[in-house]
Amino acid sequence: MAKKSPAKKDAPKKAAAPPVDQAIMLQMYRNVYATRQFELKCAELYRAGLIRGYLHPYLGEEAIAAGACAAVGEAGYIVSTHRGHGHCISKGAELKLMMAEIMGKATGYCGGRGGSMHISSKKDNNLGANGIVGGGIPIATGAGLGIKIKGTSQVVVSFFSDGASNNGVFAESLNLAAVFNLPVIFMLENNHYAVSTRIECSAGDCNLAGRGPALGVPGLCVEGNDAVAVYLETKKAARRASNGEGPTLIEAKTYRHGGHHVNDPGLYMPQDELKEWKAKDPVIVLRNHINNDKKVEAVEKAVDQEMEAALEFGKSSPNPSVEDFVSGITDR
Ligand SMILES: Cc1ncc(C[n+]2csc(CCOP(=O)(O)OP(=O)(O)O)c2C)c(N)n1
Ligand SMILES: [Mg+2]
Repeated sequence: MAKKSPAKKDAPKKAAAPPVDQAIMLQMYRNVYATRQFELKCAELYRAGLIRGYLHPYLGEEAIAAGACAAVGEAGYIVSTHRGHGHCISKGAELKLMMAEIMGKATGYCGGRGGSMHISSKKDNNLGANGIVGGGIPIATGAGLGIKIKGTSQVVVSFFSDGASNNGVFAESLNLAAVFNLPVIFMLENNHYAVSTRIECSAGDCNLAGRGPALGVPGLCVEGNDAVAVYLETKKAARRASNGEGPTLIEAKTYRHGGHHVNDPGLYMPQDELKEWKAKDPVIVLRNHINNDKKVEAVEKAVDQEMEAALEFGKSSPNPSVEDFVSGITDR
């Protein structure tokens, strides 16, 4: 048996190099934590009757939006979904304008007309949430064509989930993006469910990333609960897109922390599976990467204060007037 070299044995262990800059990880943590707090507060307000309509929490999936939005930066475009609060927050939305919108107030992003599923923000290059499942995928493809025509190095991220990847527009959009070589990143948030239907019950082949190559788009899988992993893969895809090398399909595997919407107890979700995913909570995973309690707590404190102000702003804001509601266009 070979002897161990004493020199090697006694050598101090090298700390693993952080996979990305700490400043970027803290920015992502701000967004993961802000989304978590925002969603928890929204659920509370919904039950208290202060939010009406549908509300689809992004709890458990926060790392995907945080990682992808950090990777494409301010200049990048996004197109969101019905489960879109995390996408909007990670792309720079102000919590108070979001809270006001979701509460249906005149001061919200869309003047209180849109609510949870229709938040958009021109300032943030956020082309909007969408209540139509899969409806955002062709919009993102069109935005990709727009970028190509303008000749900028921007990219667009299209967020959608496993259910949407069974819609016809998914195949049409990926095909067109491949034909035109468009700078689009198709971010498939595979949370395993479309309402209560598991992907195994609706897909002939559950390798959803594999649908990309069939249409001429490279496809890959990433651990969706790890913001750093999502950031790194999105960064690579964005580089390809900016270099004129075309679209990428990223399947980010994740899991909801509850039912489809705020009033769905999700009793069809196997409890042991839910427990396994909760052990990989995006908040914990990113906290471990950062490994600096003091800095993490400072971020949390700032978000907690912002959340309090957002809540106050939403509660104290006026309802839209009937005249404004039917006539005005709010452009924030
Ligand atoms: C075109 C269309 N069909 C059906 C619905 C009703 N609906 C709302 S959310 C949803 C499930 C979507 O599942 P998935 O795409 O996996 O998104 P997730 O809810 O998991 O984020 C359905 C069927 C809809 N809004 N739009
Ligand atoms: Mg889904």
